[in-house]
Amino acid sequence: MLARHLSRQLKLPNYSTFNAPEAQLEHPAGRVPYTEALTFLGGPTPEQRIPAYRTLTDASQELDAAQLPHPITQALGVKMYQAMASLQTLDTLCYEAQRQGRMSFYLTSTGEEATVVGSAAALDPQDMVFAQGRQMPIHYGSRELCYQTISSPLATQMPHAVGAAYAMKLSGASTVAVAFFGEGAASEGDAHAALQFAATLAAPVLFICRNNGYAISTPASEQYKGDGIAGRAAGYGMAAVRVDGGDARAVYNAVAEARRLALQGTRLPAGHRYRTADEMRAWRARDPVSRFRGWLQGRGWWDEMQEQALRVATRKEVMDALDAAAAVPKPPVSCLFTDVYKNMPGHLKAQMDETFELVKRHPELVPLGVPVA
Ligand SMILES: Cc1ncc(C[n+]2csc(CCOP(=O)(O)OP(=O)(O)O)c2C)c(N)n1
Repeated sequence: MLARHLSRQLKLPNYSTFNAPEAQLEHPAGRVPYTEALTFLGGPTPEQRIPAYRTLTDASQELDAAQLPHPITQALGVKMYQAMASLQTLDTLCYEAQRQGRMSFYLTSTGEEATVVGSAAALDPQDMVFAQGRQMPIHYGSRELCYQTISSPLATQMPHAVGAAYAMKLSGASTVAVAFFGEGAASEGDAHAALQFAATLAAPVLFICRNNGYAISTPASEQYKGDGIAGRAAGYGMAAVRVDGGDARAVYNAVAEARRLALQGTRLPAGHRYRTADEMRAWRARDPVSRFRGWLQGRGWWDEMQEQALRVATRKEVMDALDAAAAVPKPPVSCLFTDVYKNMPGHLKAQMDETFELVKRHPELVPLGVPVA
């Protein structure tokens, strides 16, 4: 009686058929077969890894068997290349500006040009982007581009993206939210909460992990076990694809397809694995920008003259922007204290006076062009 009651409650199979070879367990996760083998699956070093999808060889040759559900037109290909080459120029000049002391901090996207441009190209202008930064002042934001201002604490952008996606779903919008993150950020609790909420709420959100093998000085080998970040998707009940992040055509196709499926009700985290820690030098030789340019040139969509003109124009654009930024008067040191309270509390006043004393004794601490008060 109790057994029959329990089996009805737990939806267990009828006990009389319990030992039949075809018997299956009605598990909360779905119907699963029984086994007499005591086998532990998975582990820190999986035997099989998710392969990396690519469409071009490193030498820019098209791979004939590559599945391309979203072909790239000449106009789009040229636009993508211009963005990738401009990003390279921006990186070079800003990196130099930082080394000359003209900027407080800068980090390049070297090697990630295809990942960021290829994925952005696959989005709708109304899709909401939640990107990851590393440190001010390179925490961009743009209302016009639906690009949320980057928040400094790692991985907080991931649950934000899920919330935005869920709101889109409830309002019946046909847009998606996109969370970009690094494999280091994927270790934060927020990352797991976001993946879990996204899966259970069926929110139209894409998780795009840029796995560049390092979180500052922590190598990926110390960051996680198992098959990377894309390998986690199965546990959350999400579909995932691993992409060669140096192949802009592959990234574009993967993100466009993920977006289509997400709007159909499937959630896809896209794991971009494109470099291991040991492949640093080899990766530098695999410049995604020249790889994509080689493909464009092979099709007759781009030539040397266009290349020269683009490089000169973007260089001028970045230099002009740097000069314009340098000409803006710097805020004084005192505004560290004056822009918080209307009436400054005593302890803050004491800190301000102490700071003034300090910079009087050590004027070299104040960056060039910054007034004290
Ligand atoms: C919660 C939190 N912890 C630490 C930091 C400092 N921090 C800034 S960037 C970074 C590394 C991020 O690595 P990853 O997510 O792999 O992205 P990558 O910078 O390699 O693109 C760290 C630890 C932070 N911003 N927020």
